[in-house]
Amino acid sequence: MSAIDYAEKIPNNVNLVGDRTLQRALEHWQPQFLQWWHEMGPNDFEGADVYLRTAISVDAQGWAHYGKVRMPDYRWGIFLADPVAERKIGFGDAMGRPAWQQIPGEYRSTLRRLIVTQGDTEPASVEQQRLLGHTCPSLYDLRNLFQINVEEGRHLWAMVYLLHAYFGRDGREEAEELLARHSGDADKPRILTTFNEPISDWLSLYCFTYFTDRDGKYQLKSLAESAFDPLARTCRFMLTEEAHHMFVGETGLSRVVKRSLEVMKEMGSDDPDRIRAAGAVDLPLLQKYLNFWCSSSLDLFGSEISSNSAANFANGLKGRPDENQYEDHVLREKTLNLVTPQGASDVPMLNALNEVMRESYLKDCEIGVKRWNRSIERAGSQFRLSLPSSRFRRSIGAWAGQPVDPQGNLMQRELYEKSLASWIPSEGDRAFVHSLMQKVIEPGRMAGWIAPPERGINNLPLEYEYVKLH
Ligand code: BYC
Repeated sequence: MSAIDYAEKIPNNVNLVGDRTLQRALEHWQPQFLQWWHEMGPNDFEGADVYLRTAISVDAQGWAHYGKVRMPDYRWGIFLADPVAERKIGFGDAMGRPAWQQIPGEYRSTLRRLIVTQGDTEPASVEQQRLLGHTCPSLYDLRNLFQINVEEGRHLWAMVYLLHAYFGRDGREEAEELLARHSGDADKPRILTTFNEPISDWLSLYCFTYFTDRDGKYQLKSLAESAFDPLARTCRFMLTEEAHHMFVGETGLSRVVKRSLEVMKEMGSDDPDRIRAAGAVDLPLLQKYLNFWCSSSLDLFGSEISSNSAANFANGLKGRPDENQYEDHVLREKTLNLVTPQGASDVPMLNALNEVMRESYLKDCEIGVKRWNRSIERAGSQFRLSLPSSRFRRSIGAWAGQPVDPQGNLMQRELYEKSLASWIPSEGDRAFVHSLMQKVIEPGRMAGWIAPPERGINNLPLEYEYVKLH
């Protein structure tokens, strides 16, 4: 186990004191990060004491400390999972050779692009969520939002460390750019589409943490296989924190479903207008939010047929999540039958890896949907939630811009345009959801549109004051 030195300005387990140049470069970036946090993070809550977990080691038995902290004082640090002795490359053409501790020159720019793209999503999500604190449904939820925000900040640190440590001046410039692009900015937007979508209500936050953070899980798992060992180790530890973010999404949506079912029972009706009038989210409305955020997140896997994905795999830069579950780790002989609007064709497997990942991601997304449907069925309702087809509302790849319904059928464009408002949230739907978003900050109390969670954080009661506002 590598301990983290909290006496240092930047807590770390990478022996920063042993590299004065790197330490100075990161200490130069640190105030820029804090300034960005102050301007673009949840800045109206800087004086609040928040019950947060902070990583204190990479030991699976007890890696985090819990306690009340003001967010600007959070100890954002650099933690890499412990090295695996004599680790070998686990896939691609160089399979079996020693993993790299330094970057081979020929892969420098591609790896930098992958690390920058990963890094860009972290501050983007904090920016997207910066105003949500004002409409929190409870102190418990407010704390979870801030927990996610500080950890996304730490994930930015993780990528900035790699840029500074392994990419010299280019890396330092990229680290500055990570703070200069902003979510939704007309001139300097974030790199990936979903990270420019506004998240202005908590239903969107739960969908984002359910669907988009789950893309994070898949991408981090595939980078955790990388031949570039420091990247692999960094991502392995990030996944530990990522699990909580998806927990917030899954339990958040479960609580919304639970409350809707309670209101349906109280009213003896599933009429959406009556459910809305009673201050809850009707299930067809929730379905529209699922359609929106799931389809947006599906774009994050890139094109179905991609020469980037082929090269990244063959060269050992990016594997498949849990690479050891597969038998063939080279994939030079395999093909995959892919259906695009042009018809079905056999594509070299290496070029179809984005689609392979997207398919396993969708299976993972199904798990929560099945659980929600079981509780809907138990409540005696005929309604069922579902995920949209991976062809629906795509902006990237073979199905981009195609008029496809949520079941995956191509249709007439005019009818598609007309029907879209019945598949994804309309302006009226969003206005209604916004009307539900009223701040609830008495300890233990919940907004009327969401059921309480089953338990508090870290064995504390639900009534605990998770955020002390000043
Ligand atoms: N939006 O061959 P293609 C997370 C670009 S989430 C805009 O189709 P490729 C988190 C692509 O960059 C995980 N552009 O796909 C979650 C490329 O441009 P360049 C984030 C897109 O390259 C919640 C061009 O189209 N991590 O951690 O095989 C909260 C052709 O690319 C999009 C990563 O994504 C899009 N949706 O794969 C906080 C991992 N899709 O490079 C955090 C790092 C594609 O030719 N990134 N493009 O200029 C990657 O592995 C790959 O870049 C992608 C795309 C999977 C994104």
